[in-house]
Amino acid sequence: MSTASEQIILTTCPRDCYDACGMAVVLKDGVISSVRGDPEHPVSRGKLCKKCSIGYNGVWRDPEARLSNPLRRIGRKGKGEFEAISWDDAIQTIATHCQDIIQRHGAETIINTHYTGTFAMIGFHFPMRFFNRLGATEVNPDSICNLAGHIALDYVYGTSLDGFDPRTAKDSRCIMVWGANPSACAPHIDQHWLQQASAKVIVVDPIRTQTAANADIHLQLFPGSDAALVFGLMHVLYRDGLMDEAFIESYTRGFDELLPSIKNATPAWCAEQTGVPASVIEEAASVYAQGPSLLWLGQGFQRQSRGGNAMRACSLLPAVTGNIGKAGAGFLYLNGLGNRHVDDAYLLGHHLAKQKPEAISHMDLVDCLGDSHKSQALFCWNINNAASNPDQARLKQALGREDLFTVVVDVFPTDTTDYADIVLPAASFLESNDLFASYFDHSLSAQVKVTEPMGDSLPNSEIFRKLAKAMNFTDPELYETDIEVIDHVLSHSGVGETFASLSTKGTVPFSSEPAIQFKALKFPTSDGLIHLASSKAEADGHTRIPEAYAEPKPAGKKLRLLSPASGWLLNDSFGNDAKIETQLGAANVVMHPLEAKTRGLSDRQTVVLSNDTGKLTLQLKLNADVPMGVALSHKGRWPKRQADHANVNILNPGVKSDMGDSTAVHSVEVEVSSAA
Ligand SMILES: Nc1nc2c(c(=O)[nH]1)N[C@H]1C(S)=C(S)[C@@H](COP(=O)(O)OP(=O)(O)OC[C@H]3O[C@@H](n4cnc5c(=O)[nH]c(N)nc54)[C@H](O)[C@@H]3O)O[C@H]1N2
Ligand SMILES: Nc1nc2c(c(=O)[nH]1)N[C@H]1C(S)=C(S)[C@@H](COP(=O)(O)OP(=O)(O)OC[C@H]3O[C@@H](n4cnc5c(=O)[nH]c(N)nc54)[C@H](O)[C@@H]3O)O[C@H]1N2
Ligand code: SF4
Ligand SMILES: [Mo]
Repeated sequence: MSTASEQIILTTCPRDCYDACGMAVVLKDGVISSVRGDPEHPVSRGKLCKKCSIGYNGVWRDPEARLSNPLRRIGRKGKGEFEAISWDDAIQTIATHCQDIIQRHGAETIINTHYTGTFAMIGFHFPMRFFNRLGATEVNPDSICNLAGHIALDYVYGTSLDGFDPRTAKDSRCIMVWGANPSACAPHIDQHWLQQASAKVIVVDPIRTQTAANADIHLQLFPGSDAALVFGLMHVLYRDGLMDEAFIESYTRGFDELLPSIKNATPAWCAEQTGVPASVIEEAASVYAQGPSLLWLGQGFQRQSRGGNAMRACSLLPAVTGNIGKAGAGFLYLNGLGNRHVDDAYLLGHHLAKQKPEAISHMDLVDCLGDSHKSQALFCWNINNAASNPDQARLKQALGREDLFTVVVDVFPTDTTDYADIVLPAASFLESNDLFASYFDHSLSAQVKVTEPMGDSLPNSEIFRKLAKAMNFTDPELYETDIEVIDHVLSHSGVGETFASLSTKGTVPFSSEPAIQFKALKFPTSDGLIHLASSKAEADGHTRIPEAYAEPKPAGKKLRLLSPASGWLLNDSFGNDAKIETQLGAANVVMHPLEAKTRGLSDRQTVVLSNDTGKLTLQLKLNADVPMGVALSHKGRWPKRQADHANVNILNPGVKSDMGDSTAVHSVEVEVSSAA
């Protein structure tokens, strides 16, 4: 496989992506010549996705595009004007500010925002040991993404992190993909798993995505009407005797409470609520009921005002049809570390927190940063808030506060680093050892250091070890080395690999045979049953049972703005790669041709999207894959690379969903008009 001067190293893509691709990095004379897919890897099969094959051979390895030195601000906040400084100077400056703030205002005024810039185990978790010890206020990371869904599934099943093993699809007769778009978000799984499955595929999405177009049945519902659709499906299942009464009797609680709503949700009512024709509702119900059926619960549909209710409702389908605990059946939101026997409390160092201030939501970050009593310092790492958070204009204003001491750790000079007092350069995944646990497959992978960190950059873990030292913290957990953490995780996982052996394989399955989800039919709820009705939810102020709810349609000429993932970007990563930008073309909004016609708008013209929160200029594209009443504009553009210095989040007021104060970004409404 390798010649004398050529060497191939296997590693893993650590992006927040279902695929967790195995990669082969080709080194010539010790220097990276290309980053490709590992031909032996079951998911990537020799090819990276289009964004990574360009980006990992583009900006990620371009010294001009990367951050390579610690920086100190010399210009106004937001200008991105810095001077290079040494690590010692940067770390000491940060420690001095933190010590001073802790003494004068309390550690809780240090705000810690982070997410999945790298989702590798150490790069994602380890810095939290420092913040736990520090006593900083955490901005709940999942509140920008998927928290409502997690809470909802906890009510019903007692966990949201124990999903099906995709290998069990060989025994499935139906795969239902609900509010996920693998054609963009999981391109290899879409191509190699979903499209090759012998099962019938049902897709539930307001947009006719490529995944929906390839499916056997597409339920093209109006956004936010998922719970009503579920009750319509359950009506047909109940009416036609397709529910699994024995399963309901033995393993669930609260069915009687659901029954009146199920009886009311006739196909005609459901069609009216959701926009899905009654005949298609009937067909989908009978295909799903035949089973065994898998249900992929995406993250898209829970980013609605009542996304938690929608997730709770959807999760009833496997329970009422007995599609649990047997081969080819089950549901998946995300597979957590637990089913690889990895203890995230160990990785995060929860016990280091002497006092843990209550976390806040990303939806409340703007207000927190606008108030100097609540926020004296801000850390951003693994996250580009100025691109991905709501209320972008107000956020930038708050980030501009002179007295908010701001530290940003990133691989690239982003819109967020532009607001930093101190910028710390992070090494990329090619430059450090780590582990990765896919959130789709039941597998474990090695992230292998292929080359030295670029310039003076350092992996997240090393940066926070340095900070701990400068703060004079003595807890040994803060100084555990990467390889010690890796060895700890691998030895506890029982996977039978050392880092050296895993590195030669890249990825290993966690078990030789497909795992059966909830095989023992004991659920981690208070009584071991599935809670169709939940007193816990009720105690938290929600309804006891999920409601057959559909979001009202926007009034007047307003459209519902969906801003899901683009196949060319990974959140806001890759938005700074010029080749990818060329492929993407100008930032655009897609509308149904008839919606454009009623507004006198035409294809390719410049339009303005506006609402009470902001406005944004975009190019209009017409396409009937987007239903009436909806506008589609993908997330992830870098604001500073756009003419308006903004992206779609300038329009997002940061409305919260019904659970966990989590994002309802897909419930934004806008007007669209000609720019002229
Ligand atoms: N309008 C709209 N907005 C959205 C969404 C939407 O659907 N619509 N989706 C939301 C969702 S689901 C999410 S998850 C968020 C994601 O939003 P972000 O977390 O902001 O996005 P990412 O691109 O995943 O990563 C953030 C940063 O991490 C950096 N990074 C990469 N590797 C490393 C590393 O090793 N160390 C450090 N320190 N940094 C690194 C990247 O360069 C990048 O700048 O956006 C949310 N925003
Ligand atoms: N290429 C690429 N891959 C990614 C990402 C990326 O940005 N780019 N982001 C990563 C991250 S952080 C995440 S969280 C995942 C997200 O991956 P997904 O779970 O797929 O989430 P989204 O892309 O937000 O939305 C998926 C679909 O939900 C649909 N949707 C919106 N509203 C509704 C609704 O009310 N009901 C229903 N049924 N569907 C609705 C959208 O039309 C969209 O097609 O993907 C990850 N993978
Ligand atoms: S972003 Fe996803 S699809 Fe692309 S290479 Fe990484 S894991 Fe694979
Ligand atoms: Mo996400």
